[in-house]
Amino acid sequence: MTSLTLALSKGRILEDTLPLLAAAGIEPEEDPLDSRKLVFATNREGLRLLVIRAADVPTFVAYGAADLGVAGKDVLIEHGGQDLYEPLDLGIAKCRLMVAGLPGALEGAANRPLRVATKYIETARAHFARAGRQVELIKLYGSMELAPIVGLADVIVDLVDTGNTLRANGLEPFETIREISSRLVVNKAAMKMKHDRIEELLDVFNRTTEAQRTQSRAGGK
Ligand code: PRT
Ligand code: MG
Repeated sequence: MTSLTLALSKGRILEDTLPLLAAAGIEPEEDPLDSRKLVFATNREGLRLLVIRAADVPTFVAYGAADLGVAGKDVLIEHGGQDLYEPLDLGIAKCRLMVAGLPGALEGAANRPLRVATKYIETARAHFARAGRQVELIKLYGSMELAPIVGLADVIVDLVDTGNTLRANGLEPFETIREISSRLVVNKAAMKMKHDRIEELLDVFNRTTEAQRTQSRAGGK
């Protein structure tokens, strides 16, 4: 039987992915939320899971170290998405990629390049280029919200869910760059070589996410 490797993003995406796997009838040998293992066998013959940093998932799948992966659209855009098919929006780990800052920050920088602190350098560059706005990009790896407060940047480009983090730091959302959710991605060569097994798995995920969408439309969450 053809073996398949599915790479999962650890952290908050994993918390949303595990119920989806369970609903699809896929059970890891141990609970990944409660284990230090990086590779998990499952109850499905030949299917194993990798649990890796969210930002590394596109790399593992692009190189074929995993046949499929679950990754945030934010991470996929920043990666560039070459060598990957993106057949399915899983509708999990939803949020918005936004520009935010202290009140009046955009007006304050009207006559000079806007200083933008972000983890999403390529996405931010493309966004402000489209808008015709000159920017100076400052790469950060976390706690973007701090940058405007200490004068490191005029604005940040970061993910926003409830808005609580922005509010807690006195920041305002200015504009949405795009809606984000997690996607199933597939290695292009694997899609050819392991077509039947991958189609079968895609089918299972398709039905599961469709059932959950129907459920949430019917009132639940
Ligand atoms: O921690 P590590 O560096 O290993 O990786 P990571 O920080 O990328 O992992 P993790 O677990 O934070 O997961 C990140 C992925 O989850 C992102 O790539 C998104 O696809 C998805 N996601 C969904 C989010 C959020 N929602 C989210 N709200 N990632 C981060 N946030 C953060 C945001 O950066 C901000 O600090 O939550 C804060 C805002 O939330 P609210 O509710 O206060 O608005
Ligand atoms: Mg994190």
